[in-house]
Amino acid sequence: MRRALGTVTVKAVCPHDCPDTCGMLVSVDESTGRAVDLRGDPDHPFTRGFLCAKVNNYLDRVYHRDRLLFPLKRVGPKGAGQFARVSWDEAIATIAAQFRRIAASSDGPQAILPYSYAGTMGKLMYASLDRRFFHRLGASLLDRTICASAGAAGCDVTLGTRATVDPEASVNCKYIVNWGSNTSVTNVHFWKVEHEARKRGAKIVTVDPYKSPTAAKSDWWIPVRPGTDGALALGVMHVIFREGWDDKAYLNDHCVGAAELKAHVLSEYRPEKVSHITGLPVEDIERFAREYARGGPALIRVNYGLQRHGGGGTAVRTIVCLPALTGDWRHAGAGALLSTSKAYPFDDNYLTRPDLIPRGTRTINMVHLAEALHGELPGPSVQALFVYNSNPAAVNPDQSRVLSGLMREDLFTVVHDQFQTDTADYADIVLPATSQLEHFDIHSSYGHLYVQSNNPAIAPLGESKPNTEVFRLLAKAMGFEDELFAETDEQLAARALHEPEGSATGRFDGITLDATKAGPVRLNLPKNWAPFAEGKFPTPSGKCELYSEREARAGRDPLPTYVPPHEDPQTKPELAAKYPLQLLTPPSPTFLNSTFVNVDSLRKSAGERTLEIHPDDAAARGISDGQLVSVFNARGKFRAKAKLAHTVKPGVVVSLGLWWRKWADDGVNCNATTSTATTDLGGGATFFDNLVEVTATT
Ligand SMILES: Nc1nc2c(c(=O)[nH]1)N[C@H]1C(S)=C(S)[C@@H](COP(=O)(O)OP(=O)(O)OC[C@H]3O[C@@H](n4cnc5c(=O)[nH]c(N)nc54)[C@H](O)[C@@H]3O)O[C@H]1N2
Ligand SMILES: Nc1nc2c(c(=O)[nH]1)N[C@H]1C(S)=C(S)[C@@H](COP(=O)(O)OP(=O)(O)OC[C@H]3O[C@@H](n4cnc5c(=O)[nH]c(N)nc54)[C@H](O)[C@@H]3O)O[C@H]1N2
Ligand code: SF4
Ligand SMILES: [Mo]
Repeated sequence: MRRALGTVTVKAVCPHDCPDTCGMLVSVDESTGRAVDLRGDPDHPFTRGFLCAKVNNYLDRVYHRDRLLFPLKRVGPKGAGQFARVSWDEAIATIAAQFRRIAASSDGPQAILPYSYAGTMGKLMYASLDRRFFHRLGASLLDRTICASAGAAGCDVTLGTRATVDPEASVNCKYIVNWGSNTSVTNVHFWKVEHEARKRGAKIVTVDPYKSPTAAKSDWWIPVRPGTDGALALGVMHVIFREGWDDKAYLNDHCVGAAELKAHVLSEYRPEKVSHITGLPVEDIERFAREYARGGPALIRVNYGLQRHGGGGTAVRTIVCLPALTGDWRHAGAGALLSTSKAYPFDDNYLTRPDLIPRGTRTINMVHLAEALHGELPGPSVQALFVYNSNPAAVNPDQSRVLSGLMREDLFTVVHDQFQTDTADYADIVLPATSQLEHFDIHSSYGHLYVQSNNPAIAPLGESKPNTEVFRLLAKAMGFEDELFAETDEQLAARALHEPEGSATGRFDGITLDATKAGPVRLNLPKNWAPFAEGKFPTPSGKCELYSEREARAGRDPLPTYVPPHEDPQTKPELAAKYPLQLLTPPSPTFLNSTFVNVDSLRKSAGERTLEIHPDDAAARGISDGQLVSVFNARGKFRAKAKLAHTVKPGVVVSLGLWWRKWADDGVNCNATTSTATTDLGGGATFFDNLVEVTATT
């Protein structure tokens, strides 16, 4: 007798660029093969049975009426979005022919530029055969700096690695600082940890120029002036040293440069000066230092918002010095948390094969896409662009120039995505991508310490294909060596779980691929892991480097100092005379960067494009609540509805992003005004370092 068909449950993983990396349970109707329900895994220690508002509706995305189901080729003018269906064979043959032509031309293969970011964070779909393919081809390398590289570089100076704690252990903290972090929105499962800590007596503080949802729910909102966090941290250090609250034993045993740092902050960063820079009252700086140093164990959840300024790298370098002064690294869950991603010893070199990169290949910083498309960078001009896992027409700075670059008649553009994004409108070939429910992957996380596999729940929709498969097909069409592309996705994942030779941390010992398919497996780390309790920083000195010889050798300041934003009213008064307002453009809570803008329910809950402006700034410009305004600078402009609010101080305005052109009546989004200038360390993007003026539109 045959078993009656029913519903099966499949263990999946949320693929989105979010620290929480949730475990998901997908119910599939066996008779139709359709996913009918999706929810958070109650057995996952970090997910704890709930998903965020965006992914609760994930099936609306998977089965969206606009899913790309077939390859397409352009049949209308560039950018007009007119396409006709073609076969995979034709699409792949067209791409391979173009790549061969360009590689054989005098420009060579470096005129081909891959462009990807974190549409999916799965190890295989994020970076594996795609990298092997472009390395073997000899294409230009892409430096993936758009999000996290400034903070990573800042952490490396001080700690030798990312600021990491065991996030589940943070429940024991007594003082938690969300520093440039909208935790209740961008890291909801860690917000739950903070909330539990609060029930046990912790105080929650948020340092943010914007009264974000997190700031609004905190015990104390500290509205620092944008881009001045480094100065605030140095002022806090001044008070700690002045009052003798520093943990002298920790500084002595596990740090280098405490004496130099002490002398530096005592002479250079008096609270009065820091007050002038940050716009915060002296009493608040003193109080913050006292509460932080005396009210611990304390954790600083340092996130990405404060990095997106000219001095963002040094600001993070400076902030992550603080737990050494207080000795908070001694306590599990306390210290500073930027990302747990480096806790995983995956064999990335095996997946991506950097040994295949031809010597002398140039690297293009992804923030400079506008310059790359306009032939303004050294080396051959870009003739072909292959976009996947990203939507640069919406997310990149200097949008107008990105769009005019994509309009170039002689540029051959391929976009592999699940949807006809703003970028796909400019493509010559569009390829349909599977969603996370339709392919296998293995995941690390940047917000917890579990390894998980994503089991496919349903068959690929239409003719969609996973990233890995696209590069197998392309490699074959290009005649590349079989052995580079022959392994299956599961074989790749199993191999990536072997630690690279010579760096055996043991954290994967005993963890099999099968175990990760059955559910989340914690890295081999003790419960209440405290990585720097006994120092052992992976810096050249093995200590926390408050003073950095490496920075001195690189011609930079060996001690942390305040680096002002590129566009700062205090240091650039001529620019501020024309464009006096500092514009911040974080994503809307119901979008994930530009993902989900096309899901009707989420777009509706995002509401209209607004500009939050202080009533004094509005009055000075004759702007009333609800009025349509133009937000502009020399780079470009966009329109939004004025929202008079005390969520910002005078001089600061906020417009939540990241809309698609298709849903904007002016055909652009906030990135029409943002700059391609990069951060002081790490070459990161400076989206929030942006002076604008605002006028009522007529
Ligand atoms: N719902 C949702 N969740 C997300 C994302 C999303 O788009 N939507 N994106 C994901 C991604 S890719 C990332 S990188 C993370 C980002 O996570 P977060 O860093 O938490 O996110 P942001 O909203 O970019 O920035 C956080 C806060 O920094 C503030 N900020 C801006 N400038 C400054 C400054 O100079 N100093 C200080 N102290 N604060 C400043 C902003 O006002 C904002 O409220 O979130 C991830 N999670
Ligand atoms: N003004 C301003 N600009 C910003 C930011 C900001 O706060 N303000 N935030 C910045 C940050 S933090 C980041 S991380 C970047 C994010 O920039 P992106 O990484 O470009 O992020 P998304 O907009 O989410 O676009 C991801 C795309 O990948 C596609 N995708 C998803 N899964 C797959 C897959 O399996 N295969 C393929 N081929 N495609 C897939 C999605 O459909 C989506 O179109 O944006 C940055 N831009
Ligand atoms: S919280 Fe983050 S990881 Fe969890 S479902 Fe939402 S986007 Fe995905
Ligand atoms: Mo990001």
